Amino acid sequence: MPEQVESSPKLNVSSEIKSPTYDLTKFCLKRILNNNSKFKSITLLGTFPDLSETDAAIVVFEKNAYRESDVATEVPAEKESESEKKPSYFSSDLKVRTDFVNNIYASFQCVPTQELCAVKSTVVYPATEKHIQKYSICQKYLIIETPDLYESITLPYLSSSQFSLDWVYNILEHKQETERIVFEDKDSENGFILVPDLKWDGRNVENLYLLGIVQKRDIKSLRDLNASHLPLLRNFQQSAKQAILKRYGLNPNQLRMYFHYQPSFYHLHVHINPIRNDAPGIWCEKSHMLDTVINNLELVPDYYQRATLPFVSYEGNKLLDLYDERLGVRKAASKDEKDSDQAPEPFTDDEQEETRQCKRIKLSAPEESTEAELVATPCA
Ligand code: G7M
Repeated sequence: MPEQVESSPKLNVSSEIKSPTYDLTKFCLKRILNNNSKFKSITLLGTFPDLSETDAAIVVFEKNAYRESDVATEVPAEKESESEKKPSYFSSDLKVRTDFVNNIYASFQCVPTQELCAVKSTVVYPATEKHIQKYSICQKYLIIETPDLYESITLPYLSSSQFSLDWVYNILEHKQETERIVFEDKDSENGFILVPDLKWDGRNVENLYLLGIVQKRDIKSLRDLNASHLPLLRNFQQSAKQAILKRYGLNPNQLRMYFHYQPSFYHLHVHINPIRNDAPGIWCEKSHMLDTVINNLELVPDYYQRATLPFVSYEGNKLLDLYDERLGVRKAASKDEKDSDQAPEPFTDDEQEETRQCKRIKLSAPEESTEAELVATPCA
């Protein structure tokens, strides 16, 4: 029977780093990498000049999703005791500015109480050039990866260049995020740790986002999975569902559990969020449902060594260059891009947010984003 714990508050966490080396208020903006109106997030590139003029910092601000309890109006504020008073939009603290009133229609700008105005912020510091590319995603291409292409292009690339897995090992070794552990199965073959994903604000079960990180360290991604991993995957599926039901009261049949291919981090992990929430990265070109993966392995033990797996690569990623050299991935786009290089196109009403975003970046970004640029550009 594997050893399992629900959470580990009593573990020795004295060496865990609790505060960052930087002061977020001292961030100095160099460039906007991304401004996503759908996700209400903005991604910034800059530095913390009091620490270093050259080390790049990425700061992401993202408006929090609404908590249903924050719009509750059942308990009139004056009847609530001070101790159990919860912030609510509908309180005397709400500042309301009228945009317009027309017949039965009206539009307002509302500023709720301070507690409801928090903005989630994610920081990567010091960020590498690869992080900067990842966070400034623009043009994307679909690559159809056969097993041969995986062996000859993707795998050698991964072996020479990938994001550090230190943060993953810190979680597995209880060095960081210890108090955030939702569930742990310590079995070295079939165990895993469940933690809130970096992207989750941790407040709102509506947009719960957990990450299940397997204990085994030799499974890079979906590609490495075979039938011998079925006990691990089945254990994950069952135990994670139970733990989430117990901790968050979420019906297991309302959860989406999936892998990314390609992932950003090559240590097997499962993404978990509620199906009613459109989490980032759930698109069909990137996600592989855990249920489907299990079923594929039950039907064909070496399915993922034999399958052709499409994945999305983005401009600025070296892997795209390698595939482009072999397959001419960019070719079909090159003529259109040449045309569009001549004059910036205006935005049109019906184009996708992503297309607009690419145009904005083209219009505002310098040609190359290098650390040299960060050194050369004075802080405004
Ligand atoms: O695309 P990929 O499957 O590799 O996704 C990795 C996930 O790990 C993303 O959803 C990230 O938000 C999440 N993540 C990345 N980092 C660096 C951390 C971290 O330090 N802690 C936690 N809890 N999640 C992370």
